[in-house]
Amino acid sequence: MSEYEDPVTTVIRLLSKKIQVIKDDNSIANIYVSKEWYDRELFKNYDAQITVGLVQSEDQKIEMSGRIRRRLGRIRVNTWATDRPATSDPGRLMRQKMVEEINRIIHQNRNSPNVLEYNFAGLGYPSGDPHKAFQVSSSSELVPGDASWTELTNIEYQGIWYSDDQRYSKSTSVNLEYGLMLLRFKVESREKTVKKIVLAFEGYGTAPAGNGSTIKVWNHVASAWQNAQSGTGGADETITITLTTSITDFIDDEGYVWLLARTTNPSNGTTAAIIYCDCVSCTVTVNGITYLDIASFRDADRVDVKPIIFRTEFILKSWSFEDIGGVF
Ligand SMILES: [Ca+2]
Repeated sequence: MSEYEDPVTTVIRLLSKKIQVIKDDNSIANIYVSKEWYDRELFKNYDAQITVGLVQSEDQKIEMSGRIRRRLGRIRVNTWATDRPATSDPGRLMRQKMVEEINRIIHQNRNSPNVLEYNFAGLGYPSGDPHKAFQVSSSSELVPGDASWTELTNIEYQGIWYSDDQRYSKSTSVNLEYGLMLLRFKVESREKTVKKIVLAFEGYGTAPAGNGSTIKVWNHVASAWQNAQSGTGGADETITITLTTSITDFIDDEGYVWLLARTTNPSNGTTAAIIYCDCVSCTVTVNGITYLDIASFRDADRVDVKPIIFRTEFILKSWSFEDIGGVF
């Protein structure tokens, strides 16, 4: 039985990963999302703050025995903005943009607030931390810590940003060598709260003995590449690995999940073996709230301070189900 993730943590992660406020000067606003409460000092470095806190949690029996229960939550989300000298957007406008973003994010993730896709969109070298991508050509499946792995360059990263038919490829023409890629994802949830991971590789492989790519995930307890899945395509296809058991074996002590992708067949020394990657992702589902919606929101500005603080308070409603098992 996995650990339950508290709704406040789930909502903080959802908002901090998804919020994208574009300022009037076309730069992306720097917004700090945290637990309660507001911290005026943050405005030195951030355009705005969002705080999240629990108002109330209520436990309901769903059937007579009380075995299946629903936990209803009310969550308070506050946006805070103020007039800052060094920004294009006054506080009132920043608040308005954040309110629209929170409405969009909650509506779009209403039935999956506990699911988050990690990918490489917009990342590069060396800012690609914590997610990283590496390549090598080798006659064997190197372990994640092998010194031969070389991180992709800034330009190369752009090939795996999106599913857009712009691809990164690794080629080798050395006899018996494969083209390999190593993808590292940083899972931000506590590993014990994770109940499902889906790794998806979109791409293909070509080689003289046959097309196709093979992917595997690293089991850091067994120190082995496992759960192999293969395709036979010579054009884009999506290959997935789904993990639902022994998940902590696949999230290492630093919170990393490691995915290997390679050509299924090696080069013969004359014709190259080439692995192509269009896009790759790691989708993590945690054991937590499975429903989230907006109950209400209202403005609650603070005009007793200078400069004025523009604040909007949302009340969100959430629920999660729990099967406590046993016979009653
Ligand atoms: Ca791409």
